[in-house]
Amino acid sequence: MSSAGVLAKAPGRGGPPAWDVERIRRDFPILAVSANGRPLVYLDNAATSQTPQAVIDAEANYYREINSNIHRGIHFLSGKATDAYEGAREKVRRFINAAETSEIIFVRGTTEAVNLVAATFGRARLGAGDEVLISGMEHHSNIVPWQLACQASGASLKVIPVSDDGELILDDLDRLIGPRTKIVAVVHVSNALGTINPVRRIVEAAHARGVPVLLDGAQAVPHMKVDVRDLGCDFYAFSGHKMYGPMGAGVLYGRREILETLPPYQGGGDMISSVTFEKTVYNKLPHRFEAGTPNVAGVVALGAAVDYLESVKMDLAAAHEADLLAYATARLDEIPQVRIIGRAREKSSVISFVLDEIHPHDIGTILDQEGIAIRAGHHCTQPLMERFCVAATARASFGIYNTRGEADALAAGVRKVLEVFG
Ligand code: C6P
Repeated sequence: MSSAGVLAKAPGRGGPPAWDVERIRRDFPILAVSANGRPLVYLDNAATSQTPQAVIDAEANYYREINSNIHRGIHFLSGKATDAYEGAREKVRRFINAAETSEIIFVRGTTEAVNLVAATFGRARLGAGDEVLISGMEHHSNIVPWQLACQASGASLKVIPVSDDGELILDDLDRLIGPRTKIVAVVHVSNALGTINPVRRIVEAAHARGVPVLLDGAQAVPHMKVDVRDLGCDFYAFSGHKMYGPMGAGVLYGRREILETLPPYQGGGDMISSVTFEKTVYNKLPHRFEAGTPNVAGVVALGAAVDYLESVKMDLAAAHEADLLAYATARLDEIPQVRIIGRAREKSSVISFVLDEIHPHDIGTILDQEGIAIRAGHHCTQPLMERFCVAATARASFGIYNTRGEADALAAGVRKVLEVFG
């Protein structure tokens, strides 16, 4: 069961429809657990979001009624499993408005998606003296695979700088995308700052020079409607476990024209159409990039997460999260010792902050005693931390089931941290 039609008019106000957050919360059984004897306040959604019953049921039901290997058997269950797996591919295609299901490659998550592109594109297209343009706010998953590709090919990394507010400085973009630039790879929404980057502008600038663009959409897909054709990108990567789906199932979208030019990533079953000891003929897209038995149950559950997000309506979810972001920012801004890192004009529901002299891990530990789950650390963005001259931040990240009351609890928890540290 999903929460289709979660709209409820704010009583007596006659204003815009409100988000029925209590109804949404009932879809997520884990939100009822206690943490350290307190009601759980889960504000670590950028790391992993929680899972609605509909997604849990889809995964359990797969093992109860469908489980079998796909694309191989001719028996009843294999057909059912193949239909469920390929059905999820069609759901994902529609969800991100890709042109064809052959452009949807199932992977373990964003990390594997970027590695797939960096490895194959690197082999096919990067050479000595070439350049890969990334940004200063990339997750390590969109840095290290490109470093590996550069080491193997003799190419080098170039970096779009970040402003004090946490926005990309694009004034020099036309210079940064030079004649040796072979690909641009940037994050759509920053996991550490919440910045929503103007990716369409970046795609236009790159395409004007014939350079393809990969977007890391790990933190965008859970929070906004993503239309890959409208964005115009060549590759788009995201993870199921950050969009109310399962762990270990994610997506690489690639435009067919460009995927067809890339060599295989891993070799093995399902990615071939014929093998002799002399020569292998590779399978057609997307199977060419899906070697071996995939996480079929996870992909089916990912399809259920897509159904869930569509049923609650992404635009309403985004409006709710924008309200939470504004509200929580205002509550934290009332505390003079709080320094929020990342004040971009376009932000998603992430608040990174530091407190004078108090290590973020201590903030996280004291909040945990209050039942409040945040993340403390470098968020796999060490170069970005260095840019802001901090080793780590405390990060609260909100999802569709969070409430203003939980933002109040966060602010109260931060005041308690200050009390404890005198
Ligand atoms: N960020 C966070 O707490 P995987 O692990 O492959 O699902 O996602 C990697 C990844 C890539 N890009 C961005 C922008 C991300 O935020 C993440 C994961 C988590 O911020 C874990 S470090």
